[in-house]
Amino acid sequence: MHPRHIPRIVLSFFLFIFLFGGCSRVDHKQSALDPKGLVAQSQYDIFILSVWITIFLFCAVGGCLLYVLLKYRAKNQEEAMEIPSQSHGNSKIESFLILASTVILVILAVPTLQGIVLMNKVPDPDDEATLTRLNLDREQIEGAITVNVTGKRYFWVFEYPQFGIVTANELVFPVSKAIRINLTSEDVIHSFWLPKLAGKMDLMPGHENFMWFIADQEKILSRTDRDGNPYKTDVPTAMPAVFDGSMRDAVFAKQDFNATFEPVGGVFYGQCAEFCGNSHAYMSFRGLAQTDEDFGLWVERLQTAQNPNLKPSKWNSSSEYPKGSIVIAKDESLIDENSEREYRAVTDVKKGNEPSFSSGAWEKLHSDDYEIGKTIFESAQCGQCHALDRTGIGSKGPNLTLFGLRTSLAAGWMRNDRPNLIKWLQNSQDIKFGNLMWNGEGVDDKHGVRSFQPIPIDEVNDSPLKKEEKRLLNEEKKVRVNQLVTYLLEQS
Ligand code: HEC
Ligand SMILES: [Cu+2]
Repeated sequence: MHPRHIPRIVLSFFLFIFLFGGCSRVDHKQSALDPKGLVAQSQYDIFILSVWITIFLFCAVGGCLLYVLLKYRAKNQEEAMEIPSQSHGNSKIESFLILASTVILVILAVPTLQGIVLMNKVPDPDDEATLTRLNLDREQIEGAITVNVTGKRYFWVFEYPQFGIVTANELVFPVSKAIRINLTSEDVIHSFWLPKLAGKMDLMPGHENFMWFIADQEKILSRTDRDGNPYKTDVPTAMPAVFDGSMRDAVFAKQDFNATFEPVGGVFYGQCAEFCGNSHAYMSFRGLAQTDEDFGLWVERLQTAQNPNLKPSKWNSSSEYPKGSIVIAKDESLIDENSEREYRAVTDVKKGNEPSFSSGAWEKLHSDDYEIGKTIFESAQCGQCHALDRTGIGSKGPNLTLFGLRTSLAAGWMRNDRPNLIKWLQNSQDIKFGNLMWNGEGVDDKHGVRSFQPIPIDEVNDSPLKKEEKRLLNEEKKVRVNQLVTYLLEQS
């Protein structure tokens, strides 16, 4: 290397840092460099330690190299022809290097092993020394929540065995508690990665893996603005409630999906990190941090919705119904003479007072579109793969109970609003190539799941009459898909 080149090399180095430094924000969606929990923090600290060690080694080795290059450079033609004197190493330097490498490895090994121990087991609540060292309260451990995570192509099942509820793709958790995660898969190997809270762990068929995490409430409550100045937020902004839809509203207000990233309080982005098939890149999920109270209310809502004993039963002419009772009974005006809907008693209702709107004793619980959407859900065979109760752990598709509370659709891939849901139901293959709703076992063009796809009208040979027929059919499909979406979003 000629000294004349040095300024140019130094300049390119700074230009590189300048250009690529602008590309990344440390606090981006799926950044392991922005830890928001104890386990992630421990992994981050080890990473940073190894980065510093590596930088030190780079400078030490590179510095020696530069020094030697400059000092022993041939100054003229004559020197360049000379053969340097030959020697056989230097045992002092070699011993020193071996010793130094060993010390460096030990410096790395100690925290790494400690980190592995930490990650593999939730600390014992009786082990006060460890709790103090980790700055944890006993309650945070004793009240730990267990979530059984099952990976499926290409979505996630989250079961909460302590509460008897099942959901999918959005892991709602209390911010103040340790979360135990049991991981398994029903098909191929996936990997659970929630970078701001904990590292990756594989999900394997026929084998259960374990990890845990705990969020750091202080970190969730404090933010930095665009200029890097820290500020505190209040709890409703930092962690909008999921159970009443505030979280969904907050996410929709802040983010154009896939556009620039704006952090929304309490939302953590997760991703499958093990190639599992053609839609692997779209197999993401969310972790939604909640206050204890909001988490409790969410659990309660899901428990109510998934409790088979709380499902309304058919109206019975020999029963009395107190005010507020909900029953299922006929409503011919809906579709045909066999249609049924849910009614709510406006007052105390005596025996034999059959639900209808003329008597004034009963009212609609849901809109007509909702009720029709519900029947479409059945007739289009959605229930073949989707459960609306807690039995759905083994079902082929994501559990859809209270789907209207979820912020995302298609395993975190799109935001869960009406236009996207319509697109999804019309042609999910277009949105998420290879997904197993469109391509699932037993699904062909005759299956209900493909019945909302608009028919192309502009084919050359079609007569005007036929085109009109197709147009009307498309209109009808549009109405049906809208009703179905109303049902999916408004379930309560
Ligand atoms: C053959 C099984 C199957 C049938 C039938 C089926 N689905 Fe699905 N559905 C799936 C699978 C699998 C997924 C997950 C796709 C993915 O994200 O990779 C899914 C995803 C969804 C989602 C997104 C859920 C989420 O959490 O992201 C909705 C909404 C949905 N389906 C609605 C329906 C409706 C409505 C019907 C009836 C018209 C239906 N599905 C019929 C298998 C099915
Ligand atoms: Cu994957």
